[in-house]
Amino acid sequence: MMLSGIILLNINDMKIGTALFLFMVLFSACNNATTDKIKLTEIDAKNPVQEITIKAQGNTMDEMQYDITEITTYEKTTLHITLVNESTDGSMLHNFVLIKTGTAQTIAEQGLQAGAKDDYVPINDNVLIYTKMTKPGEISSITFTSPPKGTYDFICTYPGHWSMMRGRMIVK
Ligand SMILES: [Cu+2]
Repeated sequence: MMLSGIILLNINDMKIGTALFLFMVLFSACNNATTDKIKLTEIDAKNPVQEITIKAQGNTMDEMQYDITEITTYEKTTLHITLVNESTDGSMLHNFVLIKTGTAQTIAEQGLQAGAKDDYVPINDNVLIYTKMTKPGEISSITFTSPPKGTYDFICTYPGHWSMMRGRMIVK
């Protein structure tokens, strides 16, 4: 539309047309940049932040657990989840993997196939987000926007851990 307007100008008006064209290009570039920036600022400002600390505890397959097994949050919340691996036994590696509800066993089995190189986290659409695998004494954090309303599961995908280390997230 802008181009056809300029084509209609005669030769004498070409300078004005070019200037107008450049102005419009610059204006539209600036305008887009400003819109994007405002969008980001609005998301940051509007979303409340919820800090959640989850401790992974225990030193045997019978003891190991997350200290909390239920997280309640709301839509459009910035969640800052910190996983603290409080285990001391060298075999107690833990992560936090947020998944669609009811997919724990499948994800854990696929995680086993994925292996240590991928921190036992499979490539699967049912995996929403996850921390890196932590060794005893390590801490790992993730920040993300809460998923849509619903109930989700979280598990540790280190081999053999998911049945003991699991919980759910309720998004209201
Ligand atoms: Cu674990």
